[in-house]
Amino acid sequence: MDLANKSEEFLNVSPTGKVPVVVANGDSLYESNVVNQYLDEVFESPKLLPEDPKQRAYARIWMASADDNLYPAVFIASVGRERGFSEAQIAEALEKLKTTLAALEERLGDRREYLAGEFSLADVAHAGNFVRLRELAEEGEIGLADYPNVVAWMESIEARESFKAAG
Ligand SMILES: N[C@@H](CCC(=O)N[C@@H](CS)C(=O)NCC(=O)O)C(=O)O
Repeated sequence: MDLANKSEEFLNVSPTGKVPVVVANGDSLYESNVVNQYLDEVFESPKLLPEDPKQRAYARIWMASADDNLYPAVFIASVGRERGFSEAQIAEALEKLKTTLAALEERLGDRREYLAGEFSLADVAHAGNFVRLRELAEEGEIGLADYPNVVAWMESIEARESFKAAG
């Protein structure tokens, strides 16, 4: 999908003009966390939301955090300049990114391997940002060494076949 050159076919099915969008029997579904929950509900396995209601609530809390915190911070820190964001906004995004990584670091402490029980949509919601996050670290914009739990969690997700297949 060339997002700089959106086809009419794509614009006809994506009401926001954004990806992802899934067309299910003619109806467009969008917002990645919503699409992921829909897919989790219609497919038998693997189930990617915890059974336990409280763990499920935590999975959703972290899915919301990926939308509200990690995604915008990584996006503006990575491509903010070419998308017309000011230097102040980019600096603010980098600060937000550090706060977000610190919150993830704390959550993943105490030998917690994933954000909410087993591997879940909470982890999936974050993983789409990993490539850009790695690039920001390589460019010296952030120091991932300050967040060892986050790095271990990223490595474990990056090693999954599903992550590699999406790359
Ligand atoms: N909150 C939305 C964000 C979707 C989004 O911003 N997608 C970006 C790519 S990561 C996009 O399609 N951008 C194209 C554009 O804004 O023109 C979601 O999670 O689905």
